[in-house]
This record gives sequence, C-alpha cells and structure tokens, in this order.
Amino acid sequence: MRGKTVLVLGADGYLGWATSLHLSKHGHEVVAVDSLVRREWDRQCGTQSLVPIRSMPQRIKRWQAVSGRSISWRKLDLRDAAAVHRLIEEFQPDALVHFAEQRSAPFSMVDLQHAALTQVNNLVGTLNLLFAMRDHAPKAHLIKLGTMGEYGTPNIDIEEGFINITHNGRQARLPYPMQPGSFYHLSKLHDSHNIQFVCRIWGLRATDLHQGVVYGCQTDEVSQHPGLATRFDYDAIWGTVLNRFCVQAAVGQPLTVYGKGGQTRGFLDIRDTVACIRLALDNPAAEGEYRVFNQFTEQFSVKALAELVRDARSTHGLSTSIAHLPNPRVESEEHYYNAKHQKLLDLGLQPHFLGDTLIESVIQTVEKHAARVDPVELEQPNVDWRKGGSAGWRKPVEKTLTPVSVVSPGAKKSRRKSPEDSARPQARLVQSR
Ligand code: NAD
Ligand code: USQ
Repeated sequence: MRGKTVLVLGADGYLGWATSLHLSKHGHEVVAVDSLVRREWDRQCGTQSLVPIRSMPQRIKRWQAVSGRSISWRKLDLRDAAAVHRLIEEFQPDALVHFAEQRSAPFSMVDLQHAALTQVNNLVGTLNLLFAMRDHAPKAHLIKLGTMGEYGTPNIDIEEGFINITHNGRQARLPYPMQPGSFYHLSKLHDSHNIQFVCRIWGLRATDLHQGVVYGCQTDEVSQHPGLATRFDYDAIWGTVLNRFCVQAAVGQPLTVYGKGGQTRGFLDIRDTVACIRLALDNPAAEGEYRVFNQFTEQFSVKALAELVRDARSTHGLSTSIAHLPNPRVESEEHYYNAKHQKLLDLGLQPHFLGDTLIESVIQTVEKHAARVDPVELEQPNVDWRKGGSAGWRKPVEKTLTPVSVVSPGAKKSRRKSPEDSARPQARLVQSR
C-alpha cells in the first residue's frame, strides 16, 4: 500500500508523538504539527512530564538517525485560520489525525477563564481545520480524537456513536444521547456535532474516535531510544488515573481513589492507541460519512484498577495502600457501565490487555525518573468541580523538586519523610474502605 501524506496535529503531545513515529514506521509521510502550548500550560501549572522529553527538532532528528525515516515539522497554532489554510493547501494531505486540543478535565474546571480557553481552543481549532479541508482537501480523511467521556454513564448499554430508537411507533437511527462530565468533555461533544454537520453538508469524511483513558508510555517506536520518549503525566491536572497509580505505587504513596471508586471507564494501552489510528487511516470513512469508533479495550472501575496495582506490587512483597479521597469531581461513583467496542476489533485490532507485566514495566519507567517525582502532585487534586480551583491553583513557579525514594522489589521500605510532610494536609487522606 502506498504511504499516505498524514498531518498529525498535536504531535508534541503524549499520544501525538507516539502516533507520528508509528505511522512513519509504517511508511506514511508524516507532517508533525503543534503549537507547543502544552509545554506552556505545564509551566503555568507548575507541572512537568515525569519522563524528560526533548524538543520536537531533537526528537525528529533522533528518529531520522534511528529509522532512516524523515518527519516534517511545523510549529503552528490551530486557532490561526490563515496558517491552517496555508498548511492544508501546501501539503494536500490524504488524512489528518487531530490530537491538538486542551485535554484535561480538571484544567477546564478551574474557573471561567480555563473553561473558555478550553472550549475556544478546541472548537475554533477544529472549525479552522474543517473549513480548510473543505477549501483545499475535501477528499482527505479526518481522524479526530474524541472521548468515551462524551457518553457519560447512562443506565443502558453504550453503542458506538448511534442508537436505533423507536418513538411513538416510528424508528430512527440517531446520535447516541450524550452527558459529558466536564467543560473539556463538553468541548469534545461540540466538536463531534460540528464534524458530523460538515460531513452531511460538505461531504467531508471523518472518523470520530471516542477514546477511553490511555495508560503506559512505551510503544515499539518510542522505546527504541531514550531521546524518542513521549511525555508521561502523573499530576492531578494532567495525569490519567492508572499512570498516577503506578507513580504513587513506585514512590510508596497511597493510591488516590476519588470517592467510592465504583466509577467505571474504558481503558487502553498506548500501543493500542497508535494501532487504532493506523487501522482507521488504512480503512478510511467514505465520502460524506461520519462514523464513530469506541476506542478502548477493557473497562475497569477505578477501585478495581487500584487493586490491580496493589496486587501486582504485593507479588514482590511490597505493600501498597489505597486511600479513598473525597471526590473533587461530580460523577456517579456506582453505576451500570457496558460500552460496545467492536468496530476496531473488526478492523483487526489485537489488544494488549492490562496485566501485572505492564504495570511493572510502567513502574520500572517511573523508578528510572523517580528524582523528578514531586510528591505533592500525587496527593489531593487542587480543582473541585463545584468550587473551581482557586486554592490549589498555582502561579508559574520555578520548582525545586524534593526527591523521593523509590519502593522497588527487594526494598520494602516506604519513601523517607520529606521535611514538607508535616506541613502537608494529611487529613485529606481518609481511610481505605
Ligand atoms: P497532550 O496534552 O499530551 O497533547 C496535546 C497536544 O496538542 C499538545 O502537544 C499541545 O501543545 C497541542 N495543542 C493543543 N492545542 C493546540 C492548538 N490550538 N494548536 C496546535 N497544537 C495544540 O494530550 P494527549 O494525552 O496526547 O491527548 C491527545 C488527544 O487525545 C486529545 O485531543 C485528547 O482529548 C485525546 N484523548 C486523550 C486521552 C488520554 O488518556 N491521554 C484519552 C482519550 C482522548
Ligand atoms: N481518578 C481517581 N483518582 C485519581 C485520578 C482520577 O479516582 O488520582 C478517577 C476520576 O475521578 C475519574 C477516573 O479516575 O472517575 C478517570 O480520571 P482521569 O483523570 O484518568 O481521566 P479523565 O479526566 O476522564 O480524562 C482522561 C484524559 C482525557 C480523555 C479521558 C477519556 O485526560 O483527555 O478524554 O481520559 S474518558 O475518561 O474516557 O473520557
């Protein structure tokens, strides 16, 4: 199959970088695009990737040396309509993989400014892409990263995008009813509506990947050299739940389950994310088609995940505690959840299921970079869904990190107490249920 010209938007991010390498390895001509705004948001939040990440030019040079394949690089803000038009006109892509959004639910719930920033960044960026596609690449295939969180947690099975409804004796196949749980998740739903609309009126083709929570940080390509590393977030703003639990376990802190922990979500390994994107790319939507794939491989409750991490550690004789914190989010903590996820399997996805080996390998990665762990980032989140994030929201700071000791197999001691321990609000950690 001829390699396609693919724009990867958001290529400096956790998933965008890993996907760029994966598609390049599979013979596609990748144009990596990013405004680098996420690095700026990290500076503002006082957060950083646990695994050090190089600049885009450095990573692309390293990839060329390792693989012999080149990737083009453009620093560009998707909110700049003229620049987006020039980009699409110049490259005439066969496909666009769109990761380039503000993707943290807590960030979007800090205050009005952060909610508005999230929705303007995400909606305007996507609209600019849609108009540029209409004008310069109407046959191109848009692969858009949406989220399973668009559905919420309804008390019925979740379908892949559409549901057959019978109402007053008449039938229709309609978009599945959506109940997102944050201003971020709402931005994804608004994008979905805009994309579906332009497929209908302009005949564009799009795949909306409703992706679950991703874990892990190694793919076949990323693991080829430390200079190819992708970001790995673990703090309460950007870190996703399993990645956070692995870091907490590695440094001997309690796993922070919010509330009862019965909240259930779809999850997938980052290796499956990149494979799903390739499968969508190789099997494009038809002209005028808007389709939805639910992109996850297994569903777990948060409590079950914490127990898996605890059990994986206990096989090495290491004890890990689970703390149930007051839930900063407004979400159901016990609910029915059964989401379909058949379409990517039908295209040939071979899932990597979560097991002890994966948990251990993530923890080993954490151990390599333990000196960069800021223990405060592992504790209580500083954004509350009802009150926003005033108290914990920190101004840009030059952080001096307090190293924590790693709890690795064979070393059963928990991390040493840092001088800040006594000052930390331990009362926020309530007893394991
Ligand atoms: P990330 O924050 O690591 O990467 C996003 C990248 O997009 C960043 O490098 C950022 O600089 C860039 N970006 C943001 N706004 C931009 C703009 N206006 N112009 C140009 N670049 C811009 O996020 P991620 O974890 O890699 O997630 C990528 C996508 O996948 C997001 O859209 C997210 O909603 C979706 N997603 C992620 C997960 C997950 O678990 N990480 C799960 C489901 C869906
Ligand atoms: N949670 C805990 N403890 C923690 C962190 C999270 O119990 O320390 C809980 C949350 O309350 C939530 C669940 O774990 O119920 C998932 O939280 P998360 O932070 O891992 O994921 P979420 O905020 O939903 O967002 C992440 C990505 C987002 C993506 C989404 C997929 O940041 O970009 O869209 O996962 S999904 O959840 O399917 O919508």
